[in-house]
Amino acid sequence: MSITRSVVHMDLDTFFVSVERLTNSKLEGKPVIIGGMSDRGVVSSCSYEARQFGVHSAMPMKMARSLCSEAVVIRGDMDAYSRYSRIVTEIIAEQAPVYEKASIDEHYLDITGMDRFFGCMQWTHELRQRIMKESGLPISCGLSVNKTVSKIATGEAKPNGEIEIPGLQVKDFLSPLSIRKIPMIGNRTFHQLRSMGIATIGTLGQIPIEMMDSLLGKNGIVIWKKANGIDLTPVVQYSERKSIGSERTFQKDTMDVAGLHDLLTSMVEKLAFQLRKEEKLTSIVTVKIRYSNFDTHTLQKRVSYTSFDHVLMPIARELFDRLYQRRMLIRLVGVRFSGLIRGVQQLNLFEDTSEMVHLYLAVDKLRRRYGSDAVKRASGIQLRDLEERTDQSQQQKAVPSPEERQQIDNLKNRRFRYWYR
Ligand code: TTP
Ligand code: MG
Ligand code: MG
Repeated sequence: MSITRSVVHMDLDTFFVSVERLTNSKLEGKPVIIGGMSDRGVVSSCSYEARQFGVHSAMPMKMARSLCSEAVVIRGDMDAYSRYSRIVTEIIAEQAPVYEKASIDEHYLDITGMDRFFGCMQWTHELRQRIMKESGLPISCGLSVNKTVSKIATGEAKPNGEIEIPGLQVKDFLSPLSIRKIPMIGNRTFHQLRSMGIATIGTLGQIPIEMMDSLLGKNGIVIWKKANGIDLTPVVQYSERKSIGSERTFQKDTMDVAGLHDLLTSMVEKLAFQLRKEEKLTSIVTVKIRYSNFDTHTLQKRVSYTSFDHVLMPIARELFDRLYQRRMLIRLVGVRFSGLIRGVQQLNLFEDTSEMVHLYLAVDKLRRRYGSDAVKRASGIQLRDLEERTDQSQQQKAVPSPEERQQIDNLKNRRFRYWYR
């Protein structure tokens, strides 16, 4: 017999907007939209007042402005959002036995067994009050038997609410809700199911599992289970230490600073690409050097959540320059990103440079197709002389189509000059 779990999901209400409201009370009660200022930018976050006009996240700014011309439009401030995100995580870390930071503004907590001491809902309520009091930010939460149901419950509790769905009530709770409320169901799946006449979670849960399998494969089965309130995925304890990194030991120790900078650039570029591919953001950069006498030094810096090379490169370089103080031969350099959370680059696209956004998209597409070495920053070229050996499997020639080549060539910004191998 498996024991019934108690899982809490917490998600801040209109997170970016709420942070802005902390410093500008005039935004209270008004339609507020946070996003890139250019027409080609998209909405990151919008207040409930703006949502009444049909504005929603990821909507093009141009459309949002035309739907709600009275909205106060604010260019985002990722530093502030990252700071508040951490404040909330710290409060949760202090109270919860096991918690997972799922994105910049949401956490899952496994509080199974807590009801031996307090009621789980009472505990959750008190934690929620504490977060609101100490951070000043509104947050909503759901308490139920697994992550899926708790997350859906949070959605129903919003704004500024809390809901408990005990095990026996899960089916009745889910049944009347739209299939869109299942976190895994995106636009395509929604329309696919909708065209078959499936509108509610209750209906979805009743169709034969074999049919979901043939319709959507493995995902279909997971979705079907979610519709039936089944989700065994554990709350995985968040650790700032969990990281991705890369190190290079030289065949011949070196003092070639320019070459080392280039190597660092290339390492950061590859790792940042990996972050974007896995839809992650980092918040801690660590650089390591080892001198020829094996003395090893590391230096790290907290940064705002990001997965952009152009943000991470100068930081890695600054750390390297601060570390490399002795005119001594180096035998190893390494870069590591930690403090990882789930999130997409779109989160910090407040800059006006839509060219840059398109550049990232174009370049990442090429890399996904031809390997991460296919396209590189111009400044990363010389590093080939430094590298111990080039991985043969990555040598495959990237042949961008004429349109792709055109697309990248069009992006003339010298800072972001790329090079095809
Ligand atoms: P969400 O929790 O999805 O949205 P929200 O907090 O703004 O609103 P809600 O009350 O419905 O939870 O996302 C958290 C933050 O992440 C959000 O404030 C801004 C950012 N974000 C984006 O930048 N782009 C997006 O497409 C989404 C969904 C969120
Ligand atoms: Mg939120
Ligand atoms: Mg969220």
